[in-house]
Amino acid sequence: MKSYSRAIVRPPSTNFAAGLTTVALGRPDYEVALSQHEAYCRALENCGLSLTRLAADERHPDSTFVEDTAVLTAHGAVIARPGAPSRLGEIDEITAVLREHYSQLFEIVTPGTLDGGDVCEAGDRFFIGVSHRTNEAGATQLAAFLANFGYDSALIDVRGLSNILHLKSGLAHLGGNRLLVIDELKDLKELSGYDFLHVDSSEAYAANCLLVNGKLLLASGFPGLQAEFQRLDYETIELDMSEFQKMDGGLSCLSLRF
Ligand code: CIR
Repeated sequence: MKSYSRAIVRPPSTNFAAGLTTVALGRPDYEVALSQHEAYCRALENCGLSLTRLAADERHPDSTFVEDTAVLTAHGAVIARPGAPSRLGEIDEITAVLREHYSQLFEIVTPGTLDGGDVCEAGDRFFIGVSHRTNEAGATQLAAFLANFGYDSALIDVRGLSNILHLKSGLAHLGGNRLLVIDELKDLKELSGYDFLHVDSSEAYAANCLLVNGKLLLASGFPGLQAEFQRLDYETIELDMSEFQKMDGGLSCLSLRF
């Protein structure tokens, strides 16, 4: 099983509510978001990770979603190029931090755009979503870097799905040959051969869960999925994600793990 030793996190900024969102769940409460973020950080530490905690960045209201700024693998790192213009500047500080950990950094370059939330690692294979944030040029550039690192990859077009922002909003690798997929993705030929864990459409938000060193971080309030994980003997850590959900963010978005 893949293991991680570190993660980069960044708390929400006071103007977090000014970030991008496509859902109408109301305005997030900054103080509540801050305490949910702290609980998330403690959960990662509980999974054995040491955290690099960046300072909140008021210039970029979406900057707590650090996952979108890079793709980190055991064999190399790629700086992303977020597809939302308001988020492009987020990569500068992440690049500086990652230079301390990687001797070489690769970069997605124009005309490519790529959000890390579109990249799902599943063992030796990566699934790369082509979305309204990640374009084909960005996805193809990443696939070439990954091939050099020794990984196979497949592009998955999710532009026709209005209910997910990124590929990983609807797809998670649960270790081994097991994937959690929303209904809309389950018939894709790229995903054939995997064992699927079904998530009911009423619980689709929780599809963005995160396996870290044998423990599964899961959004709280989704009893069907929680029961399914218990049945399969996953050790779960439930986290209240309500304020991040209001801004289209899930569990994986809040950290860069490596
Ligand atoms: C955005 O729209 O960019 C942020 N409000 C949410 C980003 C979520 N990131 C992710 O799923 N990896």
